[in-house]
Amino acid sequence: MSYRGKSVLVAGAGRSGVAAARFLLSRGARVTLTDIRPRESLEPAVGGLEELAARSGELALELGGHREESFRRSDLVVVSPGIPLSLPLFDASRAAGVPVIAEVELAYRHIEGTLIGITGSNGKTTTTALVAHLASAAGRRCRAAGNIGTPLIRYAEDSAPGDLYAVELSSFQLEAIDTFRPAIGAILNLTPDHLDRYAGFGEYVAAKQRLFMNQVDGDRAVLNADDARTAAMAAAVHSRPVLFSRRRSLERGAFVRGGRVLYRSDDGERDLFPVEAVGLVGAHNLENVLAACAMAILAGIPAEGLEAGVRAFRGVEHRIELVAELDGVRYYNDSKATNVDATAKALESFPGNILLIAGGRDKEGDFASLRPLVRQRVRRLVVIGEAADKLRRALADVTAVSAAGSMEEAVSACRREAGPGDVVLLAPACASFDMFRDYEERGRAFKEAVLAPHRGEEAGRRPGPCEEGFHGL
Ligand code: UMA
Repeated sequence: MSYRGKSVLVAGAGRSGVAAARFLLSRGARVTLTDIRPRESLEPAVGGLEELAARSGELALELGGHREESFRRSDLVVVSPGIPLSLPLFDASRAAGVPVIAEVELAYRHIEGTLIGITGSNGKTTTTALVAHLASAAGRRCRAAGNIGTPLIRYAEDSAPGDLYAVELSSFQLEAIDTFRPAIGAILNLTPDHLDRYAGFGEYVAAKQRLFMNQVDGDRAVLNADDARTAAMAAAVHSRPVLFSRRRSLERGAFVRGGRVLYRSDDGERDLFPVEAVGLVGAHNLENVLAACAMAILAGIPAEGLEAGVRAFRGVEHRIELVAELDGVRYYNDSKATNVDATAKALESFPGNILLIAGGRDKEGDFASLRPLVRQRVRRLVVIGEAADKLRRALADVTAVSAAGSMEEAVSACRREAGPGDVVLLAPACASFDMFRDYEERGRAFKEAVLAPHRGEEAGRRPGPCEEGFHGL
């Protein structure tokens, strides 16, 4: 496919857009990069594009706003996940017959190797990282990409047929795929999320289900048998369903029986490892491990090595990440819990004695659905951000609630009240954008607030996974 002389509009100059623009310039395209934000508030990487354009392709920047004409007059539009396709600008593209595709679609058209697409409402980052970890431990070149952080298009210039790509996909990315077809695709679970962007839950589920729309007979659809919505999809896919379950034995797939993880295929049943090999807390993480093992086996990773790989896996930063144990109190950073269901899963991971920090920008979350868990397990709730009042109204009669104006204040409030055996948990149930750049900055602010008073006095402290070189994935 040649882009030489073609005019391509890249909408959004964040990580995804900058990487797409870089690839297109290197292929000789005439790229227009547009963003509603002005130049000075954009990624410094935009500067690198200007240098690249001096050698190859042509670059025009339309910043501080979008021009409808550019959406109408380009040969192709590549859209960043954060830009809703419902914007009238895209109607102009469609009316003019200009294809609008996601950055992952662009990448798919150029990447060699086997694609494993992973989506779901929760757990997709951990599962993606684990698939890459298991495959790499078995000596396969496997890259984790997509929503997890590294745009897939970054690998387009350096891929080979033997590669594996574990690609985390958000509903936003899936909305704008066209031919994208993962050889192995997984939907881990489905609960309401991003309802600020979708007309309803059905629309969100439909976006997720697009993962399977191009799959054919020889492909595999990995689905959660314990989640009614994903289990029902098994009958609708054109590929071969492979299920996973922590509750019951399956004819084909990964499941738990008698405290052991097993995998059953047409070749028979295989005992993989004991459940206690899984170091991550929470039942949902066991599901993530089952899904990842099923995908690894389907991708040709030998089953013998899976136990060692699972044992060595310490988890992902900002997902129920153990930050430290200080004076008998364990501090967990689950900043990635950006919706109500993720917060529920975090609360379910601990039997009780939780001091919970929650709040941020509300995504139309149903906070009242947390009432039974909060009553049972949360000793104090510290609310932050724009959603503070709504959270207080939903939960004040089931636990003690106080408000904090910053992350430091919230952590101090918890520290004052926590005693040995307690858990201080950041699991906001909200987006971060009211107080932070993104959930990662929010998680770092939490960790900083936890660790700052103890700098230099390391006694009694256990390191979290992020401090053990996990970033290397
Ligand atoms: N923008 C416009 N016009 C608009 C709206 C936004 O120009 O109308 C611009 C913004 O000013 C900004 C750019 O678009 O400069 C941002 O694009 P983006 O939000 O798509 O962010 P990227 O930096 O490109 O990151 C995206 C994903 N972001 C989102 O889906 C919101 C990252 O997922 C992903 O890691 C990255 O691509 C690489 O693939 C993050 C995320 O929060 C982690 N994902 C959501 C989630 O997990 O819940 C879906």
